[in-house]
Amino acid sequence: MEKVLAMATGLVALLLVAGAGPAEGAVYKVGDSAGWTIMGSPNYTAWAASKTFHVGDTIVFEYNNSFHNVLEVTKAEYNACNASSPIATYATGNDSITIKTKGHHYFLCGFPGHCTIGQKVDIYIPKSSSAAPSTSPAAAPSPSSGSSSSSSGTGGIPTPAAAPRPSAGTKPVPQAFALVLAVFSFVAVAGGLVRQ
Ligand SMILES: [Cu+2]
Repeated sequence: MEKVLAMATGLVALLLVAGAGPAEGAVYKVGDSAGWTIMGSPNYTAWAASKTFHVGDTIVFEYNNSFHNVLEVTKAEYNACNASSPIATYATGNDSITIKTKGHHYFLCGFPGHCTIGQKVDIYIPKSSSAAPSTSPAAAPSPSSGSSSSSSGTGGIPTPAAAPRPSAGTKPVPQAFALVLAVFSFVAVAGGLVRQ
């Protein structure tokens, strides 16, 4: 039982850190299931327009890095599909970029011809967007790897994965609270198993 308690204590600490850190943003995969490509000519302008981005959100570019890359560029370079002097270059094939400021964030593929046929995306966060709309359809919190899987299958309280996005700053509190509850139910179950 001591072992279980120690483990649970560690879990609580871990979950508190995960849940009570800076407000986590949503994660958006650019192009959704299509990813970052020219196959099928995804409309990245329409994709971006269908989302409501907020500071702290993460956009993920998934692509075959033999054929594509991700360059962050200026507005002028974006409009001209100029890949010669990017602000930043990403080329792993699975790049997560957290948007830290409001305004426009311009990305394009630097492979010849790709940008001109539409492989470019403008991630725009309006200057006035301080409070997230509570009805945002894209309010799925980040997966926060590992923190929610620990309570699954133990009969614990389900983690609020689908909770609507409250205004910034209030989100981590109920989430951390629910996670702690889940951990305590985990302890109860685990403790019962050990005693048997
Ligand atoms: Cu490309």
